[in-house]
Amino acid sequence: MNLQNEIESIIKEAKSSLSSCQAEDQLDATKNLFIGKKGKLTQVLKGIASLTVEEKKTIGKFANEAQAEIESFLEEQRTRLKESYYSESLKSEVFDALRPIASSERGSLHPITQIQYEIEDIFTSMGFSIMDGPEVETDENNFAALNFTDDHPARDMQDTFYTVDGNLLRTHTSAIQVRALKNLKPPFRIIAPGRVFRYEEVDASHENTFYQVEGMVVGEGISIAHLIYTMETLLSRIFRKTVKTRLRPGYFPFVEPGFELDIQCLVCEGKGCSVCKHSGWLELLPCGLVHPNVLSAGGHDPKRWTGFAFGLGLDRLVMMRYGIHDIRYFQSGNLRFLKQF
Ligand code: FA5
Repeated sequence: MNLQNEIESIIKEAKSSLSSCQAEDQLDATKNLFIGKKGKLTQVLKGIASLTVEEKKTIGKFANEAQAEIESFLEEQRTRLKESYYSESLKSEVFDALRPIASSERGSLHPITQIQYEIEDIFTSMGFSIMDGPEVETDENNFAALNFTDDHPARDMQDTFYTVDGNLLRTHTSAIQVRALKNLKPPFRIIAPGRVFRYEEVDASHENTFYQVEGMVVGEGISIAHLIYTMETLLSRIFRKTVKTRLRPGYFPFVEPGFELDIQCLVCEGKGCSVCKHSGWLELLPCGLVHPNVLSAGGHDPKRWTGFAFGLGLDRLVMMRYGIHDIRYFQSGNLRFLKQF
């Protein structure tokens, strides 16, 4: 049989093998049998060496055409297999628009995020803007500009994580007060929610990573009366009833005078119970009037401008709202706990 005949019979054989394939991977394997590196056609072409130049040309062309013919037949077969696959699966699939879908689990916002959004709504409705700041802060913003001198004993009130480059993880959102004073022109009202970090022993009411919302109002003639009004509005809306407050003296270097704001116990309404340790009051948040040194450090004349500031701990607020007895639940990743909110 001359080469041309041999090639023709290879084409025939290839086509008949390909048309009996039932799956795509069979097609590829069959292709290799004929036109792969060790395929029949390739083997036959090895005999071309003994031919004359003219014959080589003719057979070479013939062989190329044969290869193209097998390849195009292969593609036709691929299409045939795909079409039959889809038509078979359409026959077996039933579309039922009324069949109930499998129920999927839904996520929800973390209770701390929920209360943060609520607080943001309450304050924006009172004309406050929301500010943000970085979690890695400078000593200047976290301490120095807030009237903590280098050797100030109050620095020890908040044990600090330092970074290798001399910065720190902010210990309170009060660092954003400094950014507000440096970047905004009074009068202004802002709140600044954020995550804060302290090098603390963790227990049922202390975390090393927790959330605060800072508030700051600066203007002409801002007084303690404005502070009390704002706090009572906030707390009545959060606890969904009128909340009585009282101020006790509290010390923070960046406020003067500084206060601890207590709320009348929501459980016993001031009569005394185990929740308020029979005092009738619960300590809720520190606050005060902005210290003149802080206003000056921010570039504002303390003779003209006054202000108030407060720092609300969100974790403990959520605990109080839902009667949660251990702060460690919040970051435990415990889904049984989180699914309740
Ligand atoms: C401060 O952080 C001040 N920057 C607050 C402030 C702002 C005072 C503006 C005056 C003016 P303090 O360290 O007390 O203060 O923290 C404020 C609130 O954060 C606390 O009332 C408490 O709710 C919460 N908090 C403090 N430490 C922890 C902790 N380890 N775990 C969980 N919550 C905490």
